[in-house]
Amino acid sequence: MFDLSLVGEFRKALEGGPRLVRLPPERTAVFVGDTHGDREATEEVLRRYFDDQHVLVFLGDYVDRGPDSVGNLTVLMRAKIAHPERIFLLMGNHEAWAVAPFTPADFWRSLDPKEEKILAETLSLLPFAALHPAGVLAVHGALPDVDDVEEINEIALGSANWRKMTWGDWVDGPGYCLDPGFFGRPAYGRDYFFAVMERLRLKVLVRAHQPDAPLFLFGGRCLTLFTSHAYGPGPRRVALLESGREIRSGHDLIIRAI
Ligand SMILES: [Mn+2]
Repeated sequence: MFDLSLVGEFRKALEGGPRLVRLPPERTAVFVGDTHGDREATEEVLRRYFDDQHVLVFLGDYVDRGPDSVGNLTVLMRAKIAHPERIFLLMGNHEAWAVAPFTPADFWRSLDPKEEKILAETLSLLPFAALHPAGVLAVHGALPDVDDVEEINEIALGSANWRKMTWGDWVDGPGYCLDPGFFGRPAYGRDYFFAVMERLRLKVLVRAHQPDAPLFLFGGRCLTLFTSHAYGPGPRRVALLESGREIRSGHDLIIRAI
């Protein structure tokens, strides 16, 4: 099903890269939520923004659920190989099959054992987070409990902080760790959010993972994007962080439906 030589080239583009990507302030950053097998969504994002004025940050969950996981991942891998500085693919929980299998997993279950192994190992190399100097951090799920953003580079795959970042949900209420949350997924409240944001001196968290979450949480400081029709015909949203713009909350980013 997969072109394994393409997967090999993609692996080379990821090898040696940091877990925390630092985004260039001179380009407009475009954040893209879960695409989940919606190849058309990814192609539309690339058609609009894949150029040297923008840097694309996909927030994870490229496979399972939607109709074309193979096609979606193939388009993303080709883009990364062609222009690695224009596109960053963060790790979602659906890319962590090598360390934390889950169910249902229609895409992963469809692979033969060799493909499954190669792809799972390759996707284990994806970065966990991206930082923009305007004070914006992007992850798939929730915040890691660290003292400095640089510590994200030391977070081990499969560790507690890794699980917060890839599996964590936010709950619009008081509290710190609300584990276990919805369906046993880790969940975190407002007090945890503001404690970590303050400690890391961040203005905005941009994330995906939770299609039923409101677009803005926590006074607009937490922005949740979903960019797939896998769960229904709702808007496929992306968020633009314009170069040079002062950011105080998620309302200072531009939300577009594609
Ligand atoms: Mn997810």
